[in-house]
Amino acid sequence: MKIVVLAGGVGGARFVRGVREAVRRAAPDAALANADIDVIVNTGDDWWLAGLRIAPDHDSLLYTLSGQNDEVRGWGRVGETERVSAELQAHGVTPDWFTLGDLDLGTHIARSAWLRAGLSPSEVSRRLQQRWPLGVTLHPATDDEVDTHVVTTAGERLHFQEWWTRHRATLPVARFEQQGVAEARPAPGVLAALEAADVVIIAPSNPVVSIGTILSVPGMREAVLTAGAGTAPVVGVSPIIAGAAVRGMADACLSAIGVATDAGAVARLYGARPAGGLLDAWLVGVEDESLVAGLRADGFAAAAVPLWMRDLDTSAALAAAALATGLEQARA
Ligand code: FO1
Repeated sequence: MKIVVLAGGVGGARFVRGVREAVRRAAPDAALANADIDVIVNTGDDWWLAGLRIAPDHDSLLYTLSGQNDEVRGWGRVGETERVSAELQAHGVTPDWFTLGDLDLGTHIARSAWLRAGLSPSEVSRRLQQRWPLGVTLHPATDDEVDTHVVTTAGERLHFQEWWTRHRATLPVARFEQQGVAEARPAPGVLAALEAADVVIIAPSNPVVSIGTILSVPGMREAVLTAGAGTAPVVGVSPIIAGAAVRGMADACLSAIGVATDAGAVARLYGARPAGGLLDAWLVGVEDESLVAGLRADGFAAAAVPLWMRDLDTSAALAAAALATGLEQARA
């Protein structure tokens, strides 16, 4: 069995760790036993800084799945030091609002060296995964640069990372732009994984700048809809519980595109497959049980389950619920 997950950074990494654990815990004769897990990772947060290619969502997954993520800060490596970063900031080649830890710099220098040697981001990702076998396969959504930029209502245009880390998403947004996305294509491994998928899961990541960016790559939406030769159900997990973003600033992004911070509104943003959208099924938190009937009426197979991923057990339980819901929708 092949499970394909579309994911962004921190929330996506925790969810994918849950999917891996749910597969590990599956009974030997269960459908999930020994399933392959392929993750399509958002690359819209990526940027060039001090001549280095930074890939936050990819590295959140890489570090979380290899047990090296700084779970307190939510990003970067555990046990990190910042000696080089202090030098970079003193030279003015990195801003004081974006810290590159010494170990993390090792990843960025290796990535940038390989890119300069002509490797694609997918090949770079594969090399990083060889050093730290994850039990899943990460695929950058595209090998083309589609850095997300924010155009503020004040007419300022800045890279997403500046809006996110310097301004904490407080600057009002007129629109998001995935720079160069019209020329982008899904990375080779992405299309192969989707073609072989038995189920596709949309992780509880930021629906606008993470999942939205992945889906904005030309050809990606069609590849998801026809996954598994058209038989793979698509199940999504809400990133919103009881009207609040679980983490990150998904609410700031949703309001910027005129979508309510509501588990039902996000489902309708993705759309139900019978209505021309993407989803066969949608999981909301038990706090949002009241939304289920309306979602079902709109063509979603909807269910309310515990959505809070506090630890490995709750993450694995949520992943198992998403997989079970998805597989119930297995398309004939
Ligand atoms: N987030 C911050 O809030 N402050 C930082 O200084 C920072 C540095 C950083 C370095 C490498 C990296 O991979 C991620 C980093 N992040 C930082 C997190 C990053 O902005 C977010 O993980 C994603 O971009 C949001 O989806």
